[in-house]
Amino acid sequence: MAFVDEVTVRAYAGKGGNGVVRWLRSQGKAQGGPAGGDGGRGGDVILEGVRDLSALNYYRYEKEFRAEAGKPGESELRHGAKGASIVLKVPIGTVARVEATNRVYEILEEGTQMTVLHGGDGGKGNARFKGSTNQNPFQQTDGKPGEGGGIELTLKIIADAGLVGMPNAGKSTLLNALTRTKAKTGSYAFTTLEPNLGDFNGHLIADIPGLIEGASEGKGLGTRFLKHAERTKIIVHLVSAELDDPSSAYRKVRKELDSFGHGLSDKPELLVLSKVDLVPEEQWRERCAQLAEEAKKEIVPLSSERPELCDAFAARLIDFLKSYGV
Ligand SMILES: Nc1nc2c(ncn2[C@@H]2O[C@H](COP(=O)(O)OP(=O)(O)OP(=O)(O)O)[C@@H](O)[C@H]2O)c(=O)[nH]1
Ligand SMILES: [Mg+2]
Repeated sequence: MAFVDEVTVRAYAGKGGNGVVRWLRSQGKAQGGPAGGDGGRGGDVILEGVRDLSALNYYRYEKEFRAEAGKPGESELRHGAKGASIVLKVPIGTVARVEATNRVYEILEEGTQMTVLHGGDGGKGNARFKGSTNQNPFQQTDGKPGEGGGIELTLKIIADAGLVGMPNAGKSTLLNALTRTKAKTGSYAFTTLEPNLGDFNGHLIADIPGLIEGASEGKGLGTRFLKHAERTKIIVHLVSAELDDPSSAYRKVRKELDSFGHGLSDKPELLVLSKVDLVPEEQWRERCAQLAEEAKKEIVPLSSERPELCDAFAARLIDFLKSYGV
């Protein structure tokens, strides 16, 4: 099933229960004063953060949700029960824009619950209207409608590092090597069609589908998944040593990051020359130097086939994260 990271649902908080007109029936008298209770509040619409990246998939088919209405008031001054709230589970990292109130919520922690649409107040029973000049009021009020309407849910994955680069650069292979993830890898472009997340020594790493030149105009998978790098503290940019001109690949991806905006191009970048086992050492060292010249920064050589390079990269990544307080 395709990965859903943007979906709009419609949700309605419950209407308040009506207040009622009732009379005390004490000592055999039919009318011993007003005794109608208030209606209960309508149920709320609540969002709850869960640790499941695919939680929005559910809303592909199920798009309308209603909390329960409050119960009407009762006799003998009893208030109606509150309507049951409805809890919609969303992956942590979800941004919810609520059309009815124009408010925006961010659900950043597992188990956090946020009330985004409030149930209507219950109406007043006739007991509330009793006054010195009105001993037997027939008034009551109806419950108020609850808030309701569209809720736009957008997932922006929360991770410490995001892996970016052209297709085939070895991003998913690196994620698998660093973490226990079993992301699909393949010797063709766009093996990864949705972001993957893995845990590396307590750091969350997100593997983001590959970018090509023109991604910001929609080429390839476009920049559709780049929002998942918006919240990462750093990016790890992989450029394959197989390429004749790694500097040009680097520039192209940087250009797409720049056009995407959202602060992506300002994030600290750890630059990696990947798959170095595929070319003679002399050549990859030369490409490393070329790339360093272009990017004006250190380049970490990497190969999934060379355990010593993997270990050195892992150590460098930990230091890099630490130097940015992650
Ligand atoms: N020899 C060698 N092959 C590698 C290395 N890293 C990855 N590969 C291979 O290169 C191909 C692409 O690797 P992936 O990890 O799928 O690349 P990706 O960057 O995730 O690609 P997309 O998901 O398409 O963006 C796969 O066939 C991998 O097995 C490496 O260090 N050395
Ligand atoms: Mg991949």
